[in-house]
Amino acid sequence: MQSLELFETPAQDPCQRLGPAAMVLRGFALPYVQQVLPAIEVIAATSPFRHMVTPGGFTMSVALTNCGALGWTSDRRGYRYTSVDPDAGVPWPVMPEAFARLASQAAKAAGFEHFEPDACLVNRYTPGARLSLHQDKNERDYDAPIVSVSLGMSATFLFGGHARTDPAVKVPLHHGDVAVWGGVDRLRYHGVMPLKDEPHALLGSQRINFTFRKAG
Ligand code: MD3
Ligand code: FE
Repeated sequence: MQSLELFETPAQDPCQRLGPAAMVLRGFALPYVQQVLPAIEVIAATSPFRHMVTPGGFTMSVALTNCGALGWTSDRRGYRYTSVDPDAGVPWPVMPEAFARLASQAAKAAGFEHFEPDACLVNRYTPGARLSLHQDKNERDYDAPIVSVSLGMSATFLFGGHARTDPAVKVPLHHGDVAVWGGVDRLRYHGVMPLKDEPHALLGSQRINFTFRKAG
């Protein structure tokens, strides 16, 4: 007698399409976690997580740092990519091998061959932290995709349209999920709902998200 499960759809589709060129690869980063977590510690030892100020004068609830040749920063003068960490006064930490491998493998799995990011923005969320709807448009090359990796506590991602007022779809992102988006979806508005405090077994009351970009 065959098991009924064979005829049921899986609880989690391993690849969830969000748009013509946007998808979530469920659990894709899980095999990399053991290498990636200590690498984040190494990065934060040189370039600590910090709460940046937006050009409008608001302090971001998400703390961030970077690795790679270029790092994203914000202050009262605007958003931009720099090669030097303005707080530490030294170049951003080198992108770890395991990061680069994860990024290019995920991009490939989503249909983007030869993704070579030069920037990796690392976000750290604690309970209540959120990211309001925005577009990622400080990068020079909109043809390259963006790859994002979620670790730790789950979050509700908001996937909007090309105008800020377009309705947004809510997408849960869990530990190990990787999102890849490019092409016609590259400039869609997106954000993250305030993080709920549901501690994660490995990371406790935090969520780490890192996004790989071709910025220069
Ligand atoms: C955008 N980070 O750092 S990435 C950012 O979870 C940022 O920390 C968020 O937005 C975070 O700029 C979200 C996930 C994501 C997934 C699919 C997208 C962003 C997307 C599809 C289109 C545009
Ligand atoms: Fe973004």
